[in-house]
Amino acid sequence: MLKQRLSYILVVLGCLMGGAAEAQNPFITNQFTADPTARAFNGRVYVYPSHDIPAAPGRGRAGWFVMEDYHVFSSANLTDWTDHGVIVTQNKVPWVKPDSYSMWAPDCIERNGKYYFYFPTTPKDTTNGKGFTIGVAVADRPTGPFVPQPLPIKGVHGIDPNVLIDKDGQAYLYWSQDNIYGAKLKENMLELAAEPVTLGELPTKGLKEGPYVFERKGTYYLTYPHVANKTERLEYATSKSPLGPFTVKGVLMDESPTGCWTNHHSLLELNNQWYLFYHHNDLSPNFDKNRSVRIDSLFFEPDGSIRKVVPTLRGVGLSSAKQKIQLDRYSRLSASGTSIAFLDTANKFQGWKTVFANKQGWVQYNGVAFGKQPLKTVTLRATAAAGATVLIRLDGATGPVLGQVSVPKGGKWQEVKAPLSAFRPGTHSLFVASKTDSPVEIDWVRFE
Ligand code: FUB
Repeated sequence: MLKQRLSYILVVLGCLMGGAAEAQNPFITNQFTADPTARAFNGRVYVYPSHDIPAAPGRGRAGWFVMEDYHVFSSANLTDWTDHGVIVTQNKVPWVKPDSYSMWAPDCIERNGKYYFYFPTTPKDTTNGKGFTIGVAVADRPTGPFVPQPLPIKGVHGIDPNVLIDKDGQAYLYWSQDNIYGAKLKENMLELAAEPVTLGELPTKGLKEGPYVFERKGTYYLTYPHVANKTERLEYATSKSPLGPFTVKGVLMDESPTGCWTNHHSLLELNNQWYLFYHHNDLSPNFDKNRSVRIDSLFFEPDGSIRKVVPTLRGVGLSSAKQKIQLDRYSRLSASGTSIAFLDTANKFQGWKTVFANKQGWVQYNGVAFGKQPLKTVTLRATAAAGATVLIRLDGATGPVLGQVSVPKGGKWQEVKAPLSAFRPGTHSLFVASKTDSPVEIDWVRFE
């Protein structure tokens, strides 16, 4: 009980301290986030995720999803994220069953200068059946304030809303409840314009949910999590029409190797590059209903098929050399001599550290932007009980040496600075290795 309360307090503190979040994968580290829908509005990327919180006495059901509200996050570079705070919360939506803690996967879309935020949750009124329904909140800006409609959308029962506005201006709402459904929306984006249809021809065995539909070069892609084996993997099907019939094409992300049961995603094209936004339970490895959002690059083959996305920790975007570079979100790690661990297992929101056990250990971190102005020093936040020397190179094991940092002996974390012996403008990978046969741990690296 005490442990539960403590973790809840830490999460609340994390949210209150929020405002800025900056990371690789996961890319939001001030709270748990899941089911990310990414949209680009006026050149800026907005992510509308679900917000997992740990259960606490009187707050949701232990061992299950507990979700009270939604935040929106935005970024200009996919690296630095701003948390704009709560946009919709359960007990301020007139039709939502109070304290139902079921604000599941949302979507948001712009039409004629208004932003429509769709969210599934439990209604007070169950005369049309128990379970989830879907509501809308409307705003003049992507960050709100969002005003919830007084009632949910009539004729919709289910979860995981997703909206497509087709090239001809017709909007479609998709959602799931065992099957995946689609229906035309009226111009007002608040009501169905026609009876829903069940989207075919999708797998009939295993849970399907979380539809995300987009159009590319005249093909409609229906992407969805599906339990084909033990846990959800991301699959896709294509059609020549927004309501199908669809033909199953394949898997775009395999099941999580570590057993996170859900996955839920969206795709976004930005500056001629496609990205997959999805989730994993990085910040809660022992409980997969406290999840965290991730991004990786996605590629289409010339025939329009989607190349399978392999999850990475490095994620996307460039990291400025002048900001803290979290080596633990590495691109490559030596086969022996290195490991990644939480900085503080009692507060995992603190993030991770890279542990170098000996001289065999090295880590490579790609995509560091050094800029044009020469930088003069490197700082490590590190600890080494017996003292250690850390070597920093550019572009791999034989690349130019940037500097060598001596970490004084002692068990405490310290920021240690050393002069740079070289500088190369532009974008490079960083290669960090230990020169010592006793352990050294690094939290981050930064250049000035
Ligand atoms: O986040 C709650 C539910 O888990 C979502 O609505 C599903 O898609 C799954 O991710």
